[in-house]
Amino acid sequence: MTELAVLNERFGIQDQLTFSEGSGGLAVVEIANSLAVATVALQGAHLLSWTPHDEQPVIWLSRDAGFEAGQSIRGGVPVCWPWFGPHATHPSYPAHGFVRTIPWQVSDTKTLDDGATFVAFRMIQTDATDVFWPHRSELELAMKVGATLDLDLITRNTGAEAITIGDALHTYFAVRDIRHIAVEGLEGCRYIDKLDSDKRKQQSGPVMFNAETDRIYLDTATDCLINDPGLQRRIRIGKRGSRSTVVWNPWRVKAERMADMGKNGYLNMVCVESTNAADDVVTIAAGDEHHLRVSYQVEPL
Ligand code: TA6
Repeated sequence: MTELAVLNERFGIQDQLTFSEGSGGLAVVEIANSLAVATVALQGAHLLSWTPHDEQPVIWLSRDAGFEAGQSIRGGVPVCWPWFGPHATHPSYPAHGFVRTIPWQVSDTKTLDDGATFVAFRMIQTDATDVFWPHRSELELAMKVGATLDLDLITRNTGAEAITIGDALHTYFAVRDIRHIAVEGLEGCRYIDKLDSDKRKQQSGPVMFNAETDRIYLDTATDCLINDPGLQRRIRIGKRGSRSTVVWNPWRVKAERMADMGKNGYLNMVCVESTNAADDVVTIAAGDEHHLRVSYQVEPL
């Protein structure tokens, strides 16, 4: 019996959740319920799409995204763990950690009372990953796919020593035109400007976009709102267990240098990432666990 057949037998939900072979031969979970549709690649437990019924797609995925085993996928919700950005001391280590490009296991699926679909994934540590992360820990990502999208990234410290992690749900949101949106919720926050020698600055007013933007907003637990007049909607980004929010758009020149952004793809996306990064990395005591939770919801503008 094939791996997909075993997954469908063990975790499939008739007419709601199936496993199939996606682009590049990557195994994907396809979810369709009375509230929304979504697709998740098992590699990295990487959510690729989420569209509530009667809405435009909320999550952006590059039309030139590569789907190669072991390669990151441009768009969706990449999981960054156990560090965010470049590794602090080993520049040769993969950016944003190692879990977004390795296979994860499915650990649970069920239909919820409100008609949403629950699916959980567990990262599998191996000798190869122990090179990057020689600690005993577990990582799980639980998803609730419905009219809202709820994600819970859970780190369990199963070792005898405290561990310190950076983590992120590096979410790409779909917008009509980056030049005409505003991100609210970060007014007055201090941020690290990754494009200006990591200088620390303070946000004045909503975040608007007219050039490459790459900022780590610090010590902020507030919801963010993406105001998108072009799609006549707002996307509410609620979070818990995250002290940093990263806002990123590569803009034209950098996007053209990236093989997988797609022609002018940068115009239709904005990353608003719920993270624990820089000053806000998280120390987890032995035997303890940490949850990074987000809840995405579309509201009319
Ligand atoms: O979250 C912003 C960022 O750190 C940017 O600096 C840019 O590198 C982006 O992530 C994408 O990173 P990736 O490794 O997915 O190409």
